[in-house]
Amino acid sequence: MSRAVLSAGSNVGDRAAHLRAVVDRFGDEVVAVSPIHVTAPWGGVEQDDFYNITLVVEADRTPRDWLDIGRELEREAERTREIRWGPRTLDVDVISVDIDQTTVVDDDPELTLPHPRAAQRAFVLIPWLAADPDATLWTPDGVRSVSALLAALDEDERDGVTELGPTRSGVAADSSSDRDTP
Ligand code: PH2
Ligand code: MG
Ligand code: MG
Repeated sequence: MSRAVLSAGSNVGDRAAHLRAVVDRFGDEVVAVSPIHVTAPWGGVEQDDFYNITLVVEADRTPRDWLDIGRELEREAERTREIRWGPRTLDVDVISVDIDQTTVVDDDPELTLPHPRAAQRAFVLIPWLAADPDATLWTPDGVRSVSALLAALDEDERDGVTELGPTRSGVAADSSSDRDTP
């Protein structure tokens, strides 16, 4: 059995709809999904804010299968080949994969696992922690809790990531939290 952590992001078109398509595609395989977070663009390209979610999914698949489904979803969102770290309708990245509870570590340039920049990205870590408060990430320095990795980031990085209000989020909206909303 394979358990993967996926990060999905969108900053072109109907951002929430693009993320919803990802959650819908995995259906019953979704173990946990974060609320949508609005995130300042990372990587130095001037562009609109992203919407990001992190999902934990589980099924009998290889790491490559998770990547292929992500690419299929990107194609369906009519993603075009963009500048590196630039705007996109949908990006689905494989952050980490465990097979039978063992983390896959692989330096394959097509699918490096765990994702080599995940530990630096508040837009991955904050939603991940929201989906799984006990999340850990393998790093070359050892296995670290996602909360410790987050604490080690610049405050500016963390401040660029805020949860979208539950009434507007559209994905994983918790209806109980809307109870007092007219
Ligand atoms: N994706 C990128 C580059 N920069 N910034 C944010 N906030 N969210 C993203 O998903 C993102 C990014 C390239 O994949
Ligand atoms: Mg990416
Ligand atoms: Mg990508």
